[in-house]
Order: sequence, then structure tokens, then C-alpha cells
Amino acid sequence: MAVATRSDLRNVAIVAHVDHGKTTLVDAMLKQTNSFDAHFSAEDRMMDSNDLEREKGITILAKNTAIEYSGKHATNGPITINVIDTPGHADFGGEVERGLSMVDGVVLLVDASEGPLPQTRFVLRKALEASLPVVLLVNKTDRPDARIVEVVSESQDLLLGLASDLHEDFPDLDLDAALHVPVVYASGRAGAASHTQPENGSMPDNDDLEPLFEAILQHIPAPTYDDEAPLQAHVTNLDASPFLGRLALLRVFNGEIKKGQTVAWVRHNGEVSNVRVTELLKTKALERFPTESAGPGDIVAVAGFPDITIGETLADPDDVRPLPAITVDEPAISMTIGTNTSPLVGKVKGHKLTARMVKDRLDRELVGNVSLKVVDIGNPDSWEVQGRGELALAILVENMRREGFELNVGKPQVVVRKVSGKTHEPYEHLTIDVPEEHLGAVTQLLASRKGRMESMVNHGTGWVRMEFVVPSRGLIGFRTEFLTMTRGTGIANAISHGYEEWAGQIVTRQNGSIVSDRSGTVTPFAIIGLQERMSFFVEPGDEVYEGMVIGENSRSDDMDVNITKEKKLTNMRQSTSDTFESMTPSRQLSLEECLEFAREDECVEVTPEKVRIRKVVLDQTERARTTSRLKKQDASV
Ligand SMILES: Nc1nc2c(ncn2[C@@H]2O[C@H](COP(=O)(O)OP(=O)(O)OP(=O)(O)O)[C@@H](O)[C@H]2O)c(=O)[nH]1
Ligand SMILES: [Mg+2]
Repeated sequence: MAVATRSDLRNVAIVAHVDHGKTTLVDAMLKQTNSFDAHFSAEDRMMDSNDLEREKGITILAKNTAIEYSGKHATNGPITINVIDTPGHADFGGEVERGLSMVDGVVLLVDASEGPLPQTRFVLRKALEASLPVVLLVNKTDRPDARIVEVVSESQDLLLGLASDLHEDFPDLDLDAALHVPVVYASGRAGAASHTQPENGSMPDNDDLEPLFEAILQHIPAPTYDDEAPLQAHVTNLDASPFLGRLALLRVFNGEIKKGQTVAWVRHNGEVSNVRVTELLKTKALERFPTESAGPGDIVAVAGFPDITIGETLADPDDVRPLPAITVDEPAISMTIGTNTSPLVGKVKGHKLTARMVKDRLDRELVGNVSLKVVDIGNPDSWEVQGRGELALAILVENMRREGFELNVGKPQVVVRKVSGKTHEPYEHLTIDVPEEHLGAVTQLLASRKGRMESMVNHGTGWVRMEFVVPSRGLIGFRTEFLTMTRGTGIANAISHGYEEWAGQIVTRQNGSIVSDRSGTVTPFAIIGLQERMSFFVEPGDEVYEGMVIGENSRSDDMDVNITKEKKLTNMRQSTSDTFESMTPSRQLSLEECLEFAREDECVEVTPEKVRIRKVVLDQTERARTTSRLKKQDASV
């Protein structure tokens, strides 16, 4: 065997905490290398190509782009840099892990003001575990509140700390390399980078990204391969094309793959079949185009494999050598997703309603989303779906809603485990930044959610940073309350902390629900009569049904009300505008807010037009019976 090198190629992933500027930096890299055709009109955050990503302003799926670099550091001809843009939100950690399986190194972005945050630690740990070299990029040096010197030293401490932690389990880990990580300073948005440290709040002293390209070419190794080995290519991602059907994204490790060639497809269960590659596509900037062949180190897409999934191998039919499976961390949050069982189901024609359709859609999601699991709970029309976090699950539901599904979604729960007879639940490591004045309130809020404070630092800028270990359960619905409490100024970031013993009961909502006691249409008269004691999620004209949650009580218990009451007709004339003026506007809850609001005995009805909270048991009498039984049980404990 002889080790050979693809010196015309680099594969690099950009990793960071959420919002530290990865996607914006990739924009600048694409623009500065003239990767687009002349007619292409570049916009912001081009890699965030799906609708939800654009709406929410965050990256959800890891994606690859290819940059053709022929700048001043490409001394021996043009170099293709495959860049994987990864999501920074902790719920999509599975995407990062998969992205790392394609690359030979990472650029770790750290915001010049926020510094390393929980997800920075998570992605860096994964990169070090995979022995990937790191280039540190301190981004957004232009931020007026930048604190560059501290952020560099915090990042270096994190690197060293992680490297020495991991050293025992990963003896090959190069501690020395972790100590000498190159640092680049940048403002990704301005497309400027430099090796020299700028003043806090100012631009780097150089107005292009050349220093970053130089660092990538120097410190991220070119792919190496065995020039006698047969074809080995790993499926690292999936995509679909309207003309070609399913596409499998491959990283070729050894050998060559050609269009029209027959390859051995090794499935997860070990089954091997010979299949023809009907199409082979390379990437240039944001487009894919057909090509004849690809070699070691290349990242390409292939068509012709109808139900291929992530982690499978394409190999040489005469010498099949499967690559190891791609593993991701276990899911921590679950919820049930099933067909819509509300009285208002199927009001609009063409909605996808049947159990069969829901199940097929969930199965399809599993294929492309390695961090989700679907568990059969012995119910013909609902399933338990497990994922990394609430947001990951809410996004699946939101996508299904937009595709025309009507669903019934249960309250998010944690996935528990039995460890030597005891129940264990997932915990999170929570980092909080708040203005000093909210310190007391926030600590109290977390104490009520069974959080344990690990550290507290006062930066001396009027802001404090606190770190907590808290049960994942305690964070369900936490964000809304936290933001209200800190008047929107607080920043909270959580990341998995593994499993510990069950923390006991946690009360996450103090106020009871207001429930409609009958079907009908909401009237302004009924709302005005009741609004003193409760706040509403419905408006006049909305349709309601018995058991539907229509508002929040100011007291802790639930209350059934008639929201359809009509004003008795009198001889006095009254204009409708008078009535509407005295009405407090209703609160419109988003899907995520509904999921957070729902209690154990409630669930969320999702249709393409509406999201409603409802009682699992709709019938008022039956519900009252259960409540009194529970009260008796509590009293006897
Ligand atoms: N001041 C400043 N802001 C920046 C810079 N780069 C990006 N931003 C802003 O930071 C925000 C987040 O940018 P994104 O590029 O979406 O961040 P991201 O890391 O891709 O976020 P996720 O993919 O969701 O983790 C946007 O509002 C950008 O305008 C920079 O160099 N300076
Ligand atoms: Mg992004």
C-alpha cells in the first residue's frame, strides 16, 4: 500500500455555537472566490436554502458547497475546498456529527463577544474525538461589545481542557496540536480576515478572507488515500431531485466511482447488492452538475439507489470493504404524533389525515434524519417520536403541517432510562447570561425547576454568566418564562449533560387552563364577560369544541367556561364597535408555544390552518371525574 494525497482538494466543516456567523461567513467565501456564474444574484445566508431556515434565521440541515480557490495561496493550481455549513443549535447536533464524517478538519468559529458557549464545546469535542485539526476563527470582531483578548484565551482554555479530558480515551490525540491551534480574526459579514488581532469593536486590518484561506490550506490536511485500495464511499447525507429521485451524498475514501458503473451497495443489515450508478453529480457553489467520475476525497452525489440511507457504503463488487456506521448521540425528548382526533378534523378538503399517511411520512423522515427515532407504542394511529430537543421535534411537526397534514401531537416528555432499577432522566448543561438585576429571579426560577448552580462569573460589565445542571424536563417551557422575566434580554443555551437520577416533581406552569365547555363560535360578549380573570387564545368568530383549551386562568386550577354565549337581545341599540373596543386582544400562540404550554393531560391539534391546544379527554364529566380521583390520591399520600 502507498499513501497518496489529493493536494488539489480540502474538505472542511464550519462549526460553532448558534448564530456565531457560520452561514454568513460561507457567503463571503463563495463571493470572494467568484464561485458563481455572472448572472447569479447573491443574497444573504445562501446556504440556508429551505423555507423554515430562512424564516427562523437559523441553519437546520448541514449542507455542502464547493469553492474553487485560485487565489494567491494556491501555488500549484486551483484547489477545490468543500465546505460543510453545519447548524449551531444544540437540537441539530446530529447534523454536525454527520458533517464531521465528511471532512479532514474544522474551522471553529467563536463570537468575539459571546465567547465559547455550550455548543462550541460540543462541536469541538466531536472534532477532537475524530482527531480533526482545528483552525480557530474569532468572528464578529466589529461588534461594539467585542472582548477579543478574553475570548481567545477562553477558547484556548476550552481546547486544552477538552484535549486533556479526552487524552485518556483517545491516546492518539495530539495535545501539542491542540496547544498550537492557529487563530484568525474576522468579520465574516464584511468578508475581512487577518492574522493580527484587531482592537475590540473594529474591523480586521485586511479587507479580504485570504488569511482564512491560507490557514485552511496550511492546517487542514488534504485528503489522503491508499492508491491500491478498491472503491470505498460512505453515504453521509441524503437529498432529493425532482428528476433523479433520491440522491445519496458520498464521501469517497478510496478508489474511483464512475457514472454508469455497477457498485456493491452494503446496507446496514449487512446485505450486499450490485447496483448501477445512474447519475454522478459534483457540486459547484450551490449547484450540482453531472460528471463522469470522482476519486478519493471527493464529495459527490449519486442517483440510482432508491432507499439508500445514511451510514451505508458503496464498494467495489469484487472486493467489498464496508465502512463503519455513523453514530450520533441518543435522543432526549419525545412526543407522540398521531392522526387528528378533534371534532374539527377534516374541515378543509385535501388535508392528509390517515394513519397510513402519517406513518409513511414519519418513516421517510427517519431515512434522512439520523437523530430521530420512531417508537411503536402499540397504538394504530399514533407513534412516539424521539429527538434531541423540543425544537427538532417542533420543526418536524411544522414541516408536516406545511405539507398538508392534520395531526394530534402530545406534550413533549423526556426519554427516561432504567439504571440498576432506578429511573434516570436526561439533564442539560445550561449557560445563562443576564443583566445583574435579574440574577435573583433567574436563580429562583431555576431552583423551582430543580437546577443546580455550577458556577457564576460577574464579567464586571453589568452582566453575569451562570452555569447550571438542570433536568431536561425543567427546560420544557422554560424559555418563554425566562424571556418574560428578563424582559427579553437574557440569553440561555443548553446542551446535553447525560443521564442522572430522576429529580422528582417539577411544576412548570403555575396557571390553569381555560377550557371550552361546548362546541360553537366564540362571541365578543362572552370574552368581555370573562377577560378580567383570564387571558384568551381565541378571537370572536373562531370555532371551538368541548375540551378545547381557549385561554390561561389567573388561578392555578382549570376552568370550563361557555365562550359562545350570546348577548340577550334588548331594545337598546348598541354599536358593535363599542363592544370590540373594550376587548383585550387575544394571545396568538405559535406551534412551539402551544407545545410548551400544554400540560400532561393536554395535547396539541395541528392543521395547516390552525394550531389548537386541547384536553386529551374532551368530555367535561369524564375529565372532572379523573381530576377528583387524582385529588383524592394526592390527599391520601
Ligand atoms: N456584527 C457582526 N454580525 C455578524 C457577522 N457575521 C454574522 N453576523 C450576524 O450574526 C447573525 C447570525 O448569522 P448566521 O450566519 O446565520 O449564523 P450561523 O452561525 O450560521 O447560525 P446557525 O446556523 O443558526 O447556528 C446574523 O444576524 C448575521 O448578520 C459579523 O461579522 N459581524
Ligand atoms: Mg447557519
